[in-house]
Amino acid sequence: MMEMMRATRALGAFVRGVGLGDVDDAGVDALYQALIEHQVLFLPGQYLEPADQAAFGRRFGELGQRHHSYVTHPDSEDVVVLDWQPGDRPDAAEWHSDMTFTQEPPFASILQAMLLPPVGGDTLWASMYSVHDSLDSGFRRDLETLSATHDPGAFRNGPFASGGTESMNEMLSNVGSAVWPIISHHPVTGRPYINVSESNTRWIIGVGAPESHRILSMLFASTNRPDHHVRLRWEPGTVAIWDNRATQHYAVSDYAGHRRMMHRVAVARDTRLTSVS
Ligand SMILES: O=C(O)CCC(=O)C(=O)O
Repeated sequence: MMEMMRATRALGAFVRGVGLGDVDDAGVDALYQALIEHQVLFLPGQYLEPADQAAFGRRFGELGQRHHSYVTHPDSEDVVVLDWQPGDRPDAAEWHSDMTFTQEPPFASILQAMLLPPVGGDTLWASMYSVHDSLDSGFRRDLETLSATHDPGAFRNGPFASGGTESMNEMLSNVGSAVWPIISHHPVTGRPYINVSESNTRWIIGVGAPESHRILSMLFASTNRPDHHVRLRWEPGTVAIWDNRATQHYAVSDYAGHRRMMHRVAVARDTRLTSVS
């Protein structure tokens, strides 16, 4: 019997009584509905093999888009391995939605904890509906007509370190950038959410640098308020599933000297969306 317990007022729910490896179709539909409602789901004790994690992802939608800078698992090329060694500087300690610099960012991500530091390495999620709803109505009206550019942000560091400006520019031109309305609307719920992130949003189209900087700084500061967050303390085998459209996440980088390894599957397209729209 599937049980759901809300995590915070803003977002998140713990789900118990379901195994993602053998859940039936009605269970997958219930998880999808819960994801739309709670934005991020936490399922402890799953211990999925890479092929099973990818197979579960396919029941939510089409897989396909993998991040240009991560390696995949030898048993399943749909599983990205996020492996931070003791000497590494983890790169996800910034608020972001996955791959908003592409024309079609993934709809959902499914992340499983494989190996954790003794303490630390939590992940936070922010509800960008909640950020939107907290803004002053006049400010929201000003934002309604504005769009902003998203690019790969700090992912330029790797190519620059290995091949200088030329290799950085090559990566930027291969990966590209995208423009999104600052107030976007969720395709299933229709609810407005703030679609800018400190990792990837660079510029508000049509305004000068000081104004762009001022508005983005206000939105980043608002995203950072704990009122909009849920924080997960991982256990090995816990799976988090998030709706990438109206959430952002931040992987806390407080475990220097220890290894942390996660397996991630990105669901590119929400197949249920095509069937309801
Ligand atoms: O490792 C984590 O907790 C989150 C990683 C991350 O930022 C991502 O999968 O986009």
